[in-house]
Amino acid sequence: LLGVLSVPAASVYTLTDQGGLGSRFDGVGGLSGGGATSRLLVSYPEPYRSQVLDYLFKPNFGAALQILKVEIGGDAQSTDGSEPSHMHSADDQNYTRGYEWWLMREAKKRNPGIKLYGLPWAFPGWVGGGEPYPDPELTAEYVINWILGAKRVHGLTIDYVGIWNEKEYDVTYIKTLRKTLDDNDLGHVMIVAADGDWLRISEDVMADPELAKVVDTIGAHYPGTNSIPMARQTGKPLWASEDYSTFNDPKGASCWARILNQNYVNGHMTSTIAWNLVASYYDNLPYPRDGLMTANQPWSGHYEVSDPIWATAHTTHFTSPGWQYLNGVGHLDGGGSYVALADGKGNLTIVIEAMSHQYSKCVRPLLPPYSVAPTQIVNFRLGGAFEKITHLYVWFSKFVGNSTARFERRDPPIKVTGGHFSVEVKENCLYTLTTIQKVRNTPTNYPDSPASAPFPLPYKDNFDGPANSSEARYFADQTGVFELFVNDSSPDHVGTMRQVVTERPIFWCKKGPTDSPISVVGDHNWTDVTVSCDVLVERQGGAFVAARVDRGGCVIKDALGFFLWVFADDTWALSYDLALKNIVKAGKLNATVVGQWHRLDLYSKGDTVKGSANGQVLFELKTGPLPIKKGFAAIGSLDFKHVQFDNFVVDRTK
Ligand code: 147
Repeated sequence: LLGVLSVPAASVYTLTDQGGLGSRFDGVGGLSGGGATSRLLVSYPEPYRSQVLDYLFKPNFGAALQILKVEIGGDAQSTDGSEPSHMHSADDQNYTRGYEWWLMREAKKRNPGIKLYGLPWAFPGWVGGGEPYPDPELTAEYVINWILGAKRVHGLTIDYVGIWNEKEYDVTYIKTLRKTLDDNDLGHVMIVAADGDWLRISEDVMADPELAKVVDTIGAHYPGTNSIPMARQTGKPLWASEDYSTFNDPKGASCWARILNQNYVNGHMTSTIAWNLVASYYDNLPYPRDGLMTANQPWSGHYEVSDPIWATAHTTHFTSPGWQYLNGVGHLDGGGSYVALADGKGNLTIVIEAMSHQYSKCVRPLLPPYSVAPTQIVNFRLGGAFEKITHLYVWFSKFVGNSTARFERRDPPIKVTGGHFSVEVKENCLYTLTTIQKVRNTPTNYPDSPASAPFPLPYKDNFDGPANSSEARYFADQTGVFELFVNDSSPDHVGTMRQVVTERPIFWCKKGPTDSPISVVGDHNWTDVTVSCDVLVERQGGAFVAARVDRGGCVIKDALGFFLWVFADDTWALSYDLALKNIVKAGKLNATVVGQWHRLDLYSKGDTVKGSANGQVLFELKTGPLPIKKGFAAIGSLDFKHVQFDNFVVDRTK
């Protein structure tokens, strides 16, 4: 068999510390945000919420992540929703909004050694003018407030900070950020630049010694396991500071295993961070289930420990940031790759993957063709300090095809004699060979989570939950920010949900903004539902309730659905779109809109739509054939103005 495949039988791969070890290993990470990817996790009931967190962060358990990267919320859409800023306006500061603080605390609770990394996608409008660089000091202060708030309010030490996700950077801003960090006793916070491509930042670092001084790490996204020579020449650690973004099935796990190894082997990257940490966003939002695992049913408690969790474990259970790669790691003659890492105290961990092209493609970039032998015998020689090793424990996974396995120990350990051993490496398999002994020989698992279930109807929320500056349970903001709020001036509506972004943010989405804040909830398969809500237009603008909202994410501005609006000029409208390009019916409301609560009911059944305000029918019509078949319920506002909501109900249309 070996002959047929023409694998040179004589190849011996030497692993030694003679001549020194290689680069520092900086860790495997997961990314929460960019954006709102953890939205539904925080709403999970216990014990399931803690179980998911254990699978992500607990050492020696599941993914056991070594880096947690989070979005610094910027009040605007950043892929699967918008995350709140700690400063909605220049004179506002609040370090309890959203769920990233909570997530960082939970991660640190489980692994005090986990590294934290913050990066903005969007910024509140006041920070700049369309982009965040007109006043570098202001932007640096804004970012540093987030780092200081993390410490002051949550006791969290931020280790790394980035610039502006996948957007232009500004050299003056990067230098100003360093200076402002230092001026605030944040000398330990390292700058990763620029969370985009390799080329420009490498050129700039090479050309500008002052910039070189302040950039600690060069981070590039979706590098396809490659960096460029100039990036290497900077002498900086190179990271795949965002990677993966692939559906978390067995092929996704094989993609992840391949890039975890080959980002170092081919591109000399010493950290790889998965977008995203956990798929805790509704399934029809962009990039469904592109997290290391899935937890997007807080109403049922159902979650899925997907295979990328176990691919991660192959590295993270047997290494720590600060270990070093050995020199001389690389490709296997029969296809696949091996890396080796050492702690400098005699421990050695070797990770071998032989993922096939067919079963390990990632979402991007294109994977050039290559082949992997069905089986190859790989001979290793351990030199230097490793010559003393007598046996290596073996952990094994195969995510695709037949006889799959998920992070199983294979006994007995490999015997090493005189520094020599051989392993049989099979296509699509992942192996860890390590001196590190673990207590258990199978993954530590919780019992299966509860069965999957559709979003329950009827669903009501009176928004009387604590005013905690976060969205109400299950609501997923797509534009603007909706926060539970105490309205002292309306005795019948004390607990409400309020849209609080009052200025157009510095957007991240490329396709251009919508100025209509919207928060979606429920099930994107809903058809015949009735959505009711009390709305209050505080001063200007308008408010809506909606059904069959067909999308979210950066394409939210093109959302179709049934939208029932009231406006500050005391009119109402039914539109088939968020953008109000397709207004089907409109009229005058016999009431003042501004400053008064109005109850809106929107019925839909088949091609019938009916709307009423304060119990009075405004319209009932047959839509005729339309593309608007199903979607979320939603509430929202005409523009970036304060609008409140209360007594939300969605139910099957009777
Ligand atoms: C990244 C973003 O940084 C993430 O927030 C998330 O949107 C992720 C989803 O895959 O993608 O942005 C990219 C979007 C498109 C490309 C690269 C990165 N692309 O087409 O090359």
